[in-house]
Amino acid sequence: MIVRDFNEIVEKERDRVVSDAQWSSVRMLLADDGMGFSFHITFLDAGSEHTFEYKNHFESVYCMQGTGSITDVATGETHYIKPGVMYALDKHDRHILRAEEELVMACCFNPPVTGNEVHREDGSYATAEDLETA
Ligand code: 9YT
Repeated sequence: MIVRDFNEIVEKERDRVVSDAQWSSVRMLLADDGMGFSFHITFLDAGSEHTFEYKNHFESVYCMQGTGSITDVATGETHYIKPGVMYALDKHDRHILRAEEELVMACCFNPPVTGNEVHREDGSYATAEDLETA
């Protein structure tokens, strides 16, 4: 069994905490935990806008706190986000995520994130293979 405390990770396991432009993320589970998915608590700054496209991953995201919106770039459809709303990027959907208030999201990635990824120009994360050959 794996048991981890968010607050202890933030205090003592800084390698599990990742920040980029206007977001930060605490990785509760990563690839080497062997679960087949990674589990993150992600914070998106109030007023920020992000374009992501996880071409190599499926992701589901559950809003725990804050408000904002998500636009599906392919369809132009925009959905309001508030606590209780989940979105799943089942088609590796390119999307624009906007935080009106700070958003606190619980996210799962399949395949799991290793912890070494950085967002590429196109909004995706590289595969583990890409990282090995980089
Ligand atoms: C909300 C969202 O897109 N979260 C993605 C996870 C975060 N960028 C991370 O942990 O890498």
